[in-house]
Amino acid sequence: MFIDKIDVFLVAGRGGDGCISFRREKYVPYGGPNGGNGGNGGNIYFEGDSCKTTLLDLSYMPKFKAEDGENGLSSNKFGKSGQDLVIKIPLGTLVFKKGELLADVKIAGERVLVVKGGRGGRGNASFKTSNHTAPRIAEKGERGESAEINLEIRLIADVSFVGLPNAGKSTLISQVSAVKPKIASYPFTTLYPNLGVVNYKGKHFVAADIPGIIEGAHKGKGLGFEFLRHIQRTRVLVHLIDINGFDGKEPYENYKIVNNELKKYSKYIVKKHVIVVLNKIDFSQTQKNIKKFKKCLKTQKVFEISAITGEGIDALLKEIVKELENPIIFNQEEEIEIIPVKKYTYEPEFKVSVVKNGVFEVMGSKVEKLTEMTKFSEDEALRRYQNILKKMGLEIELKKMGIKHGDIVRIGDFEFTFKK
Ligand SMILES: Nc1nc2c(ncn2[C@@H]2O[C@H](COP(=O)(O)OP(=O)(O)OP(=O)(O)O)[C@@H](O)[C@H]2O)c(=O)[nH]1
Ligand SMILES: [Mg+2]
Repeated sequence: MFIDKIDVFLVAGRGGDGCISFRREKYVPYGGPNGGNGGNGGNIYFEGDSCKTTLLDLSYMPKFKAEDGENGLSSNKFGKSGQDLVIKIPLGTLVFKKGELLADVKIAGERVLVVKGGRGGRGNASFKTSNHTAPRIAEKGERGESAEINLEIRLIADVSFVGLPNAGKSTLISQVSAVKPKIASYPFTTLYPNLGVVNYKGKHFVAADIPGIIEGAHKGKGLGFEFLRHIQRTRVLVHLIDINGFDGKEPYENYKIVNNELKKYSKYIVKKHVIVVLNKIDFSQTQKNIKKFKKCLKTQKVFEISAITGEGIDALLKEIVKELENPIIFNQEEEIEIIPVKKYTYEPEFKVSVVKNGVFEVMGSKVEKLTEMTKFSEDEALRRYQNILKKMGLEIELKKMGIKHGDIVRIGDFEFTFKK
């Protein structure tokens, strides 16, 4: 099965907790702090793999988690870092996070960091200063990042064979490459794209056989636009037309139907170089139809082939190779259309809002992270926490918003009672 679009949920490893401990040795009166730091949580990466062609295996495992870091120990022992997780994906996969393009993996071995593991909490040895020699402070490990990721394959083929169902696209790809897709005389034989490598006189290119497009595809008819996104990356389109007509319509009419659908899909697709090909010329009495078609389409060169007997294919391949040698590598406008511009927004250190009477919510990644990493069971850690919040100006802000003694302050998953 060919799966070309999936969602996965990724959770990076959590950092290990820092340790609170003091050196205790016989006859050594004031042993210093020696709690080690927690290890960092493992990251999750995607890596391009030329052997993979589908996202099928990932669809069975929609959730991935990297290893957590281990906790720090006494005697300044640092916790072990969690192992990174590397997920292999096919080349040509786009990685989206919240609708924004994060990466476009095109090269085998190319690695993209998607979610970062949490930092290990510092142990109390790290909090020692000249005037605070025995701190009882250690941080908890930071939570690993998590994200819902949408993966989408867009084949990186040089040429795509498009056309109505039954036009002979699969027959053609099976003639010119080693792929052997299903071929039959009924529409929608091909349900997913087939990729094949074509060797023409020592020159290689990748061709894709795209499932048939019918009138109304843009409204979801037939297989709809499901696979048209694969065309976006091809440099040349080969539009195959059955010279005998299809669905009771003449070849030229059919040609216009497909063209119209492509135009409706994207205004950039029609700007690609299209090679028009009439297929099945081995049928008897096709001359009349060929003449008629050429009369209607005066502006363009028309190729005539028989995908079954091989007639005319040589000239077609020659033309494809010639077009591919054109230096235009991609349509810049289209790349801009596909890749959304990243938006950078300024985020204040915190934001206070009143949830309801007497309940204040504080949001902001810095404050939330600090809250999560604090060990509230230690008085000293709690004091450090309060000091940092004070320095940030949170208390002033809360007072400005009218907080009273006994009101609730909510930060992330924690709730505190405000005391004057
Ligand atoms: N006589 C003749 N028949 C052909 C030729 N090319 C294809 N056919 C036949 O036309 C039918 C459809 O061919 P396919 O290659 O499956 O067509 P397709 O465009 O891939 O169709 P879909 O996958 O449904 O979109 C099959 O029965 C083929 O044998 C040709 O050049 N001459
Ligand atoms: Mg087919």
